[in-house]
Amino acid sequence: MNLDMWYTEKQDDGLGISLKVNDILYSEKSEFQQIDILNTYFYGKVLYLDGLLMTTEKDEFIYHEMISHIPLLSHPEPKQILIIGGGDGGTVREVLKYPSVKRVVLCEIDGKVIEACKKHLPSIAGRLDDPKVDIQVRDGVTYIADHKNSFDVILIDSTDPLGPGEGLFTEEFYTNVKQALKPNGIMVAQSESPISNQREIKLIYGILNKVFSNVHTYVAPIPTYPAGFWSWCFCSKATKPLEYINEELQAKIEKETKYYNKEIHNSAFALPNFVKQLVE
Ligand code: SPD
Repeated sequence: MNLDMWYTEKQDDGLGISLKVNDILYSEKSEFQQIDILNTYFYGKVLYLDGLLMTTEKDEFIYHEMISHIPLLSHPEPKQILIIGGGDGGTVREVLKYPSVKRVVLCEIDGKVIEACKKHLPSIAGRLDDPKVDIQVRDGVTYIADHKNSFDVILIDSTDPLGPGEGLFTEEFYTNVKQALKPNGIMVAQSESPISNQREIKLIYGILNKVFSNVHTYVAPIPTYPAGFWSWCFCSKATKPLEYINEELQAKIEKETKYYNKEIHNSAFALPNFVKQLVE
């Protein structure tokens, strides 16, 4: 008898991704959501929130490098960084590669996500105890409203626009994000799959285009996210992508990355026609 255990994340009415599960390492319902960390046959340890896949040991580097290095290398001296969401710690790990970074505020609503990832996903969460990291276990929506003109780079490393992440997809939230940026600051938000989250993309870009004068989409493949194709939005009051890149630092950073490099940075903003139509 075959007792294989599989988990299927239903990513859309007719789309799912199934992973063969070796063990359940952690499974708990927090005040905010169901948190599961599974040891899977192909992708290693995987974090699910409310049944939706957030990160896997095997392909997390693509997402975390792309959300971090594109904006940080587009800023002349990123010192103060805010990450909203991102309790798994992967984005913190990437941001700490920058010598100019003095402080990284990680504003994560669910302290149990942080604790579970520290225990079970050390290759992702391993830098969360760095002295430069200021962990704020609170709602990003209220945190951002209290911090004007404070950050060089803000990264919205959110879950999908459901459950605890919902408040991170509103005009009020992004208006506060804009006000929390310094004049030459840059915000990058994860903006879902151009193939299977078209309704969400239209919602996100509708809001961002109202709030920011510069709104630019970039894309990369993420094998474990819906439809395997992902997008981020680069927004600012002044900076446009590719106008400035710290090339000296880029040469050092790309020695430590597995996905990101100079060519990827330049080409990530080249959009297929159907994505251009979605975000315009
Ligand atoms: N559908 C998956 C969307 C997940 C985006 N955030 C992932 C967090 C990884 N740090």
